[in-house]
Amino acid sequence: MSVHAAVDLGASSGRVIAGRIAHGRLRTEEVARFANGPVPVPAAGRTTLHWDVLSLYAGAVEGLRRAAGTGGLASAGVDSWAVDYGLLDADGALLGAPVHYRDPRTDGVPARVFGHWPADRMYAVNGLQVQPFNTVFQLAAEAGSARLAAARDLLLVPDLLGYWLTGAKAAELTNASTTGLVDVRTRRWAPEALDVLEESFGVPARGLLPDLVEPGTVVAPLRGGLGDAAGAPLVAVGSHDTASAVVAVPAATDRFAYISSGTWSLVGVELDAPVRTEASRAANFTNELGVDGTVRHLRNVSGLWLLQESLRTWRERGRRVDLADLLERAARLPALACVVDVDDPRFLPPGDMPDRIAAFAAETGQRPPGDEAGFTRCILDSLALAYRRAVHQAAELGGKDVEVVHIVGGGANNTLLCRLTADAVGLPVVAGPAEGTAIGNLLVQARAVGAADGDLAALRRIVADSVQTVTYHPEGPQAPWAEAARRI
Ligand code: ADP
Ligand code: LRH
Repeated sequence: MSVHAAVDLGASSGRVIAGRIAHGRLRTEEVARFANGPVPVPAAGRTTLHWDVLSLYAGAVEGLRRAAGTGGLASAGVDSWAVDYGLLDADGALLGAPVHYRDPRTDGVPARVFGHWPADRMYAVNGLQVQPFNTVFQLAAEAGSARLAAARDLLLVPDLLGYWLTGAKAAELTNASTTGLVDVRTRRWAPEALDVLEESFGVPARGLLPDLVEPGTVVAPLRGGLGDAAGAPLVAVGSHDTASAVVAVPAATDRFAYISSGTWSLVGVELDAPVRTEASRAANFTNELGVDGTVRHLRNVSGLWLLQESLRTWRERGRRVDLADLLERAARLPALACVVDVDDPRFLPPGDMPDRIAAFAAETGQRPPGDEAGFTRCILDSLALAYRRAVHQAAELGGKDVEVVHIVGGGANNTLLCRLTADAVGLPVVAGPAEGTAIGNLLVQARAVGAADGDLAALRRIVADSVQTVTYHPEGPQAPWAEAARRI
């Protein structure tokens, strides 16, 4: 039976997952996993956060070889986090390691761009939540740099890996829609965006951007030198990890909200058309493009990053902390003793997370958590609180009757977070699959090469029939959540 291979690059780890479809079921096997994270590099008087894309590429190649070794490779697809890009010179060589979206180079840049392209007009075109790291702001931030002057092509991270794997350059649409440079109505590059970059910032955007391709397009065969993987078609999947994750929501109804819960939490609903109202803009909701012409109307809520970065801080200080043990202790603590606004910009960069949480607590008149379990509880209560608001807003702004919330991504493995989410939102939560992104990636490529068929509902039935999920029913009153929300 032939095998499909999903290269899924998350902000905290990359993996290659092999998948086989038979009798309406998908069987998956993780064939490679490798670490990922920000790499601070000092140069020219400042430290810049980069991604080590070369080691991610090496991990992807190793994983593709292994997947191909388990059977004939029928197809491959690559997805990753959004917005970040590599620049290529005239010879096709990479101009430096891509800059990480948590690098502070974009501080203050959105306001400068709005001086040329007012925020409301920008939203009417690209429909995006304002995040300082949207590609449009990153490009404005590096305007005038030597790197940009030498650049001939801009490739988002999955497209960059696709170029190295096949030699073909393309811009996959779902990920392109996170750049701020795509018109959410026409699903094409937005002339207004390109004009602003070219005329006001001197960034030659038109020359840099490849042609857009819809997810499900076969890009090119994998090049030689990749062992048994060579020659298999590389398919442009929903190369934005969140787009692939939403494909893999095992929903039996269309009245669902989703939370793609990993380093970030993407909380929203699936719609047929963007919502570009003033209310949606004011709530900072985004309209990212999805697979099969859909729109992902969602809010990007900070996610398990707060916990990941707290663990890193404690370990750096020599504390021996274990996630499973911390979660068990946190579950026994009283609920909502201290909450923070997880979207406060202070939590965006790497650094001492517990210290920043304690400062936020003190500023809002709350007693800061006393130990690691207390901080863990505070983070999970705060995430559930943020999910509560975002699910309710998504339903209201999108005009959707939501009756169930699906959690996919690594957060689906966090029992305490799932239970708190059900309590906070007041709706049943269905958790799983934890590897939703890779599964969505696999299904879209399999369909493109004829190994699966049907619409998104049909693909979701395959997921539902193939994975174990856990359902959490809401318990307890809503009032304590409403009170906690007023504290922040
Ligand atoms: P990303 O794709 O952004 O790298 P993932 O979807 O892989 O993120 O999710 C990673 C997070 O999932 C981890 O930081 C951790 O908090 C959580 N996670 C994964 N497995 C477990 C587990 N068994 N128990 C609790 N949390 C888990
Ligand atoms: C999640 C994600 C999210 C983006 C962020 C930069 O991994 O792709 O959708 O906003 O990374």
